Amino acid sequence: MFHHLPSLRTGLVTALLLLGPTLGHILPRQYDASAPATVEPTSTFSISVSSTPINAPTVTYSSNVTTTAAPSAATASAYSLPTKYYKLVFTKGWVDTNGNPREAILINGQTPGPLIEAEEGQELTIEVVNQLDKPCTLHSHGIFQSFTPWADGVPGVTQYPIDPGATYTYTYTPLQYGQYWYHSHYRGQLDDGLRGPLLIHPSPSRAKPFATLSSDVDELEQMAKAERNPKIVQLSDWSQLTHDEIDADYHQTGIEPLCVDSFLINGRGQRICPPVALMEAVAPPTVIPLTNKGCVFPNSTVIMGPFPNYTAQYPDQANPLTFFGCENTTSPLTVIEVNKKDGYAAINVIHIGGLVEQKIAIDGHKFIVFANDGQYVEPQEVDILIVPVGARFQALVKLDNPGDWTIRTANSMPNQMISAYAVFSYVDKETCSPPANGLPELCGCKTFTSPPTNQPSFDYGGNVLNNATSVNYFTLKPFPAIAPPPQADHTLIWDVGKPIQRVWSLNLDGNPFLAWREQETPAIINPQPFLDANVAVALTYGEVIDVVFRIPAGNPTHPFHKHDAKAFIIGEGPGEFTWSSVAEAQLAVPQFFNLETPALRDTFGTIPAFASPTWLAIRWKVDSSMPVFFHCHISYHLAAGMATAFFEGLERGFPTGPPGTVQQGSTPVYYNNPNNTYPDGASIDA
Ligand SMILES: [Cu+2]
Repeated sequence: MFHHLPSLRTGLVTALLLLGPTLGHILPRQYDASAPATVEPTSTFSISVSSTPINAPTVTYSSNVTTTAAPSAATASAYSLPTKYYKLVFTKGWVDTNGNPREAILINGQTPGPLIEAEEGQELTIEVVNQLDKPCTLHSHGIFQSFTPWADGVPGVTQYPIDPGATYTYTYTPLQYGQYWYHSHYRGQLDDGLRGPLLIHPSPSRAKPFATLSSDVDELEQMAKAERNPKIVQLSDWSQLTHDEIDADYHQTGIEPLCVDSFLINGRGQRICPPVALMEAVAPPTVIPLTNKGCVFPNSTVIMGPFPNYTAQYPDQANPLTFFGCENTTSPLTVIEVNKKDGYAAINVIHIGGLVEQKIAIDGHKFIVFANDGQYVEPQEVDILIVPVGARFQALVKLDNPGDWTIRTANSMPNQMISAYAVFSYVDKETCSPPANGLPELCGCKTFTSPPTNQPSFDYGGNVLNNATSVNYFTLKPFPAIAPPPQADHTLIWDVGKPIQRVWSLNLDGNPFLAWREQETPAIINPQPFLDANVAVALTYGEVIDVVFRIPAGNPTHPFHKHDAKAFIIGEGPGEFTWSSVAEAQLAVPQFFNLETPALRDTFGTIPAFASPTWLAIRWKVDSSMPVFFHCHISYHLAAGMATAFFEGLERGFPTGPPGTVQQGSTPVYYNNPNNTYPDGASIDA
């Protein structure tokens, strides 16, 4: 409700559509230890099997596996499913996402990477082979790691980076369900393609939130079937420049690189270049004029904030490739194919990008949201999902409107007028061609050379049309109901922002958690230097923690992500947070709190604070002993320090796994800049 753009926006821009593919998977080999360790050639990048079986499983996995009880921490190791095994090979390669090929990071030859899926309670082993010329890691976004903190994939926090040429194996057992994703946590490698979907199928004993939607047994079965075989829709932003190039420009100039070349849907999109006048017609007046990419100019203090205390910084130093230049392309668009006979499709939306919150809608259809960040919620029927970077929505779509329909996305922030399209197409069967050109397999019985002409839910700039409704993620109630702890044992009130230009922070003293810490001895081994530098805070096991983030004017939405367990979003509001605790604030502004049915999430966008401050309050109970990373999921904000670590249960000690786990694939030093400083003396990453 607070995420709406200024309302003085009119007009409608139409855009071109073409044919397209849908997300494909390279099917992993189902690991069956009772069978010989052989390789099934499912693709060029097929899965090979370790000669050392993980747990000796006794029951062969089948896709219709049934179990009698939800797994728990106590029973997980005795759970009857065999370990699910994946091998991911990271390479550099060319990808043609939008008609302008560029070098990217591919996972088993494609980006986004293949789907990783497992059952709730099923041990999952992911072997990473780093064939890049840089270190890397793999983080499973949203997965609880309290039993395997060394598998969280944060360089400098839970492990050393994985050396070029090295192999590192992540093993964990997800005791949760729903849609997640995986990505590198090294620098901004996820922006360059190192990312993909991760799906955990719920235990059969989990109560599903579908009963409120229908009492018809057949319909409920259709819903459950749809949930089991979802259509995954991955949103991202895409630039012709690599993350490192953009980051270097940002460090040089201090100018926020708030402009991209395309939005992508499952890795495919186009360069779309409407006339500037049309883009300005859908833009808030405060951001006009726009560049021919639909972006604010690099000297826009409205979006970029003021430029204090740094005389070397001038907008004319901005890289023109970031802000200017657009030529239309006509690349094939993703096609999501559905079959009317199925009754329902489950659309699992994941924002795997690194910059701005996006909106998504499917013309002619509504989303019935049933899970958010992997957590079942009481269903909400809406036209538009608003998706912060890193967040996920799972929604049913009723298949009662045959035809070809536009799937549209738009920026929900005012920094750039930009949209992307895919096609929601009713077909009788699916036909797919194999992966090619670094992209997932292309599905699509039809070719689209012009957009389906449907009634849109929003325009090119994201302005809501036709009375379309948007998801209200502040009021998404967990299903079954889960109440947060009634009060906090410990409250942290933190100021978020830029302590100096080109540095972002979100902790008590404004100390940035800069990327050179990726090279340090990981906090899981040696936590004290992080505490001494005030970039981490120790939290006592068993305590209930409130963190209030105070966001001053001049800030966009920050998509915060908490590693390990989810947190309750107990309050958010406009204005200064002037109280010393949530309890005190609740007395003064009760309308901004929800302690009965708050959302339970791992990723949450703060209210934009362009002109005046805002705040966000989260609560969780410390039930891990591990360094829990917490950061903004805007890639260049993270690289510029917008992160902290909660050292949960430090007094109990951090487990570092089997001997050698954290050391495996270690990379002692990768500094490129021996001084690690900016001209003004601030520390930087390499
Ligand atoms: Cu941020």
